[in-house]
Amino acid sequence: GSMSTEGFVPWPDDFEARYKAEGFWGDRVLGDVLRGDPGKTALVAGADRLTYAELDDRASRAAAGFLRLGLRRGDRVVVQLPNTTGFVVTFLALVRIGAAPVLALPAHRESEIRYLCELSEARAYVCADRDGDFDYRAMARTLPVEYVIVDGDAQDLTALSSVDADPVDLPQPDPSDVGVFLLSGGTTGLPKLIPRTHRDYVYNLEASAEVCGFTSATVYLVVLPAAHNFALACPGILGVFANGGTVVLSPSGSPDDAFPLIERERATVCAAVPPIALLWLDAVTWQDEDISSLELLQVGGAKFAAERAAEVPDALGCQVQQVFGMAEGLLNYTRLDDPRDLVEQTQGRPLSPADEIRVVDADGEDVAPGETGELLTRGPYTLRGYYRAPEHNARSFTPDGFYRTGDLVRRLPSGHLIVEGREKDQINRGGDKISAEELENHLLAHPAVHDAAVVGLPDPVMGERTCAFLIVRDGEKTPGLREMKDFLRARGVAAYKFPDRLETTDAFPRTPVGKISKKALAAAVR
Ligand code: J2J
Repeated sequence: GSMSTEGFVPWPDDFEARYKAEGFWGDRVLGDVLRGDPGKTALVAGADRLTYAELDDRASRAAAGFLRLGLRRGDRVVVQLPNTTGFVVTFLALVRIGAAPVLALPAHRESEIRYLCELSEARAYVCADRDGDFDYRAMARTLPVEYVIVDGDAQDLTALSSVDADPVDLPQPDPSDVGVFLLSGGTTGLPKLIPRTHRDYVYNLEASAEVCGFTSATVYLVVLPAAHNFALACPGILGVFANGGTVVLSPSGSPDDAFPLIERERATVCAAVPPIALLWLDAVTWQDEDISSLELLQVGGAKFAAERAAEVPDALGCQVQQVFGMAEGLLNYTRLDDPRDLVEQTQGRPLSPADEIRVVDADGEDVAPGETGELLTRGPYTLRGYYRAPEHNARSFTPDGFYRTGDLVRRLPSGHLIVEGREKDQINRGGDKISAEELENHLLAHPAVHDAAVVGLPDPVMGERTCAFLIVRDGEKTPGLREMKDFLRARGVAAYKFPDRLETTDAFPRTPVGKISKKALAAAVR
């Protein structure tokens, strides 16, 4: 039967009944997504090349291994793995036993990982051995978990390769169980966890695959972190598996990594953030690989300029699709048969006919059609609450369950949305999300810092760069950027959150109600 997770906010009964009756929610669970011909190549990663039969076997052996280790249905496991076979096998094995992966990014460090372990009360942490100079194992030894499992050189810790046993009957997760926890971009001091049920995430990936035309002929190149919602399930890795296609993992979006893989594997689809797409638009002029197999480039995570979107077909020889998505749920896609101007100038329209969209003003009233306002949404794959965050939920959702996205949009008569800006206190640095408050709190811990305010400054490639304004304590020396980055690194903060620029000031400009005016701050250095 269903196991309601404490701290999880379910959909109200009438919505559940409707989403089931109208066919949005079925009985399928995430462990059943491998639906390719047994002999077909499912996954290419580094030197690995696994058929559907082989990947299925690896996943069921790892599932049995996790059970033997002592993990059970309902447990949480923080997973922090790069784009490797280990990620795919670990993800499939955990969802098959009904233990929910908490998907951290490889870039996260001790500050983020410790918090995720604590918040989720994870029983296990699965990591790689190293990331360049950084040793995940050393960090792992200090985490509050029962099991540390390492993909690679495990030293005296448990090797992922040893999490392997003859397949056994698995406990069956209920479709209404939480299948996976995704990370929110964050707007507050601490990031939030997004519970995704098996049935809502299965709908997410299946409906996305249909809109994006995924078939068994799809060869999908993964250049974003596999743990990110976009690359995982929009339609992503799981959308490919559900349709019997082939997933090719690239270690990065750099043309040096990606273009040779496109050529060798004849990749047909890729999902990118704007900085990667811009890099590719340049790189085609000097790289000599044959990337003519590419049919579709999905671009999302941050706004992709219409002028650049227009260049994609000629430069890269493929269609472009804009994707405005969020780990919280709602996905907007331009459609493959949309007229050119909509594809170039909008960020797409909602995936599902059951997605409810409102565009509201500061008082929560619907704006006139075509006017800009905050996007609110509710639907069969959009969360009703962050995990274990009742106070935050009271602010992030309307009383009738709409999620307040914090995004400012304009809606066209066709339903397509244009992202015009943002209301939330977050920096979108080329698709990486940084909570201003979280970074400010880290900066405030520096002994020379009296006060701190973080803003995004416009940047032609990244969209935004992070600028930290500091008020330095009397008699203290102003910390330099290098020193501040070292300080943040020592605190275990992920490097993508480091400020790109530091400015000092004597006082922060204030709004009429006394809040720091980030607009005025940003304008001051333009
Ligand atoms: C402007 N802002 C965008 C876009 C996301 C697919 C694609 C992206 C994400 C993602 C995702 C944007 N133009 N095209 O999960 O499945 C900003 C908005 C949004 C926030 C969500 C997916 N696409 N954004 O980016 O959870 O501000 O998901 O609310 O990381 O990114 O961030 P995230």
